[in-house]
Amino acid sequence: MKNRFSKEEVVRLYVNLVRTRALDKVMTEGLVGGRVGGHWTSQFGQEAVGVGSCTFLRKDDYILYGHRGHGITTAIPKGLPPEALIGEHYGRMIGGCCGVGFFREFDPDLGIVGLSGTLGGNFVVAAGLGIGAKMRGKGQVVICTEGDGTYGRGTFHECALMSANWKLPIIWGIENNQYMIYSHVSELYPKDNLADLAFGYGIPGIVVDGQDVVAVAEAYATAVERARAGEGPTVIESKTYRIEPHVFGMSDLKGWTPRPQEEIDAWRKRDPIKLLQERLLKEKVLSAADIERIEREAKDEMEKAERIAGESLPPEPEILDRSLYAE
Ligand SMILES: Cc1ncc(C[n+]2csc(CCOP(=O)(O)OP(=O)(O)O)c2C)c(N)n1
Ligand SMILES: [Mg+2]
Repeated sequence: MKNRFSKEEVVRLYVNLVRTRALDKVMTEGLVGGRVGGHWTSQFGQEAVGVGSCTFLRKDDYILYGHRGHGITTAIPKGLPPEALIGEHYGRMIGGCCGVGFFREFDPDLGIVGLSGTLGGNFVVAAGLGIGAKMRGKGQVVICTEGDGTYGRGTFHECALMSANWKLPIIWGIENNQYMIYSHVSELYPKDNLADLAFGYGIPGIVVDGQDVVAVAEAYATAVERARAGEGPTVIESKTYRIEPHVFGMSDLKGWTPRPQEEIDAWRKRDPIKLLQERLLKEKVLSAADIERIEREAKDEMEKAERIAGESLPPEPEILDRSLYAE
């Protein structure tokens, strides 16, 4: 495995893949069990995109993300405590989170800016953070991850132009999972590679295998170096696939017909955890016992986080007022 990362760093990527999948399981089971309010948009099978992009960031870098997986694959590697995320969806008050669910997995101290329910709203926030980062001159970067559908919003194109002209330290991350609710990506875009959108703005546009966490991490590391050096933004399109329906448990259609089972099965074979696991075992970086231990530790961590969330108190109404409206 020839890449810029040490064995320990590749193992860190692997551990984060396993941790985010374990958290996804807690959340889907919580939804089915009636503990999670609202809904859950599982990121199962797409973990390498977020994990590869955010595992090696600095604490003072910023991340913004879309609704897919409610940001767990980027926010957990960035340092969000899992109990805060779970508590958010259980309607509990933990740390900076206030239990309103969905919109507020937000922690300014960790550079986790969170998601915008109005998809595409985050592009504008990312541009503003990019301007701030550039003015401070400390080499901070902004990683803005959104889905393929969301990158069709006009807000992206305005912000892409601004980021190019002003050489803002932003990485525009396209998590192309082939679908936006029921529609296939080919119904929205005239070209196969969404990264090509970048070239009109004079921004590098990179396509990467979104099932290969090391390849994703390489692409982002190169773009981050470029951004920290003041050379401006990069668009990175990670090709992946949404295994679960748009929202966990809802009907799963392509247009008005079911998605082809062979399509889902083919992508399941390219599971990011399985792919890296095979490589690490083959190269004797990890043993079967290590794999088992990593899985057990991730499961224990997320179950403990779930217990903490379950035992926490719901927020007082006054706290909700303070949290929702900035003074
Ligand atoms: C501005 C806006 N339009 C529509 C929606 C409804 N909506 C929620 S998710 C979604 C699909 C987004 O697709 P994509 O960006 O590819 O993300 P994915 O669900 O595939 O992760 C839509 C249209 C929304 N939340 N915000
Ligand atoms: Mg999509």
